[in-house]
Amino acid sequence: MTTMSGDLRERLGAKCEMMDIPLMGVAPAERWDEAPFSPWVPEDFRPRSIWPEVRSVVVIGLPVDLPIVETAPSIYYHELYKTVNTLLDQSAYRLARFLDRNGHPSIYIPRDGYGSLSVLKSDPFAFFSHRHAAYLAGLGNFGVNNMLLTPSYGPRVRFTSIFTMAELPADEIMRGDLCTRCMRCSRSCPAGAIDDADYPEGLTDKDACTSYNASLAKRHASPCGWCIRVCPIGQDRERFDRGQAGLYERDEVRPELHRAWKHVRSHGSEQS
Ligand code: B12
Repeated sequence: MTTMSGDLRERLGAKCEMMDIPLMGVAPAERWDEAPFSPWVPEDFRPRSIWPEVRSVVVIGLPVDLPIVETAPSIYYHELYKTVNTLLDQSAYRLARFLDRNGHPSIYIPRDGYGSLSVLKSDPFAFFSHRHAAYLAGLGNFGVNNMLLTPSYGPRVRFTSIFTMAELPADEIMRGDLCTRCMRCSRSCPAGAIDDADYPEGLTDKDACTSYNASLAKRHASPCGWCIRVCPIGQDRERFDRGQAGLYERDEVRPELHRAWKHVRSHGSEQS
């Protein structure tokens, strides 16, 4: 019932494709016990501490579209964020049912796992970290902005995970560095929450980031999104024709885009 199943892995891939899930990777649960860098995910936050029966962790990723992220802070990105979050939770729940039905008990993990930004102010940790899971499942590696960067979407992708008793063939961890340390994320952060050091030495100032997002949430314009908008990594930037230097800093590079962003930002959320 829990033996290594290449056939099941293939069917899981086909199922993801059918559900329009472009990114999927698998990490064996024991991978969390060999810290790839330090400080690493504390023991209580690892899959086998949360569910001792887990053999493999399946991680899925859904993109947030760059032209929508560019309008942030706005109701548009706010709605996209909610839509992607709902889809992630529902897709993970459905994939757990698919694995169950094929004889492998499985459970989904919610894509975030916190009640409100005020809960995060006193305890900035969720019980399980999806970006570390995505890293171990070979989907990308960490950038200065503390996000997991992927070849297809840079940091413009949200993740969630499924714990399964199935022993699935694993993906290789992605070696090398996608982050070029251009420091656009740290320079553009309106909360000054990102320093120039690489992850995990340079951790986001969670309190500064959370407080800024809380002020945007009051206006129905959260989250902020600057650190993922400006990141040059990701094939989506080329696909959406957003390769121009100075695009976000200088209106004259693409005046029509600046005008569009201003228009979207000025409707549907309270103005600051
Ligand atoms: C809390 C949280 C936040 C907080 C804190 C941010 C942060 N950097 O952690 C706030 C609200 C500020 C936030 C903002 C954003 N977030 Co957020 N967030 C989360 C959440 C819910 C939990 C993260 C977590 O607790 N990880 C667990 C710990 C283990 O990880 P860690 O903090 O990196 O811990 C390290 C060190 O602290 C160290 N350590 C040393 N001592 C100790 C002690 C303890 C007790 C612990 C736990 C760790 C620790 O070890 C760890 C390993 O290096 C995740 C969803 C999830 N459940 O994974 C999303 C998540 C990380 N966020 C995400 C995103 C996209 C964002 C935003 C871009 C949203 C936006 N504004 O548009 C911003 C980006 C901010 C930034 N640049 O960091 C995505 C990341 C996707 C990606 N591509 O990587 C996630 C995975 C959500 C998702 N489902 O996709 N977020």
